[in-house]
Amino acid sequence: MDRIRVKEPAMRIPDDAQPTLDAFLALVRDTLPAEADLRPAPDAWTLKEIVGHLIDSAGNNHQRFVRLQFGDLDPFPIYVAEPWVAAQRYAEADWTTLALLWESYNDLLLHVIQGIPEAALGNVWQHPDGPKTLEFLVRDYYPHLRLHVEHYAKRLAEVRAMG
Ligand code: NI
Repeated sequence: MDRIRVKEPAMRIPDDAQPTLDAFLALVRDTLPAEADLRPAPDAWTLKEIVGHLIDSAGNNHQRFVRLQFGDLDPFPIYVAEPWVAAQRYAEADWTTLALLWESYNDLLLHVIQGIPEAALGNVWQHPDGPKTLEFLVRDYYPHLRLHVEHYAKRLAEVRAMG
């Protein structure tokens, strides 16, 4: 007799996830490769570097979203945006590679989130600023991306104004 597998209750995708992903993807697809290289000020990220930072966000959160399903994390390293962007030389990376990686990585994260068992949502990462649950980290991922949608749109307008 076949065993009936009862699916464990899993996390739902946060409501702001798809609209935020769609908004960022629309901006990326509207960007010419030459625009992605322009730096409007010495301390300003290029569009490639913003996408690179968001790949770092996806990569670090991927680790948290998976590892926290197995239990609490203490210790687990943070990542600091500026040195990560510099160390990987995102300004010199291929635009299409970065854009496709950002998109695919976020598709994978949506898939991962939908498999997170509800029982794991309270597992905790002992972050230096205070404990963060897996549920908090998943819900916090898309608001961070939303900030960078605005950041990217502003930067795109700046580089277009450079002519
Ligand atoms: Ni950021």
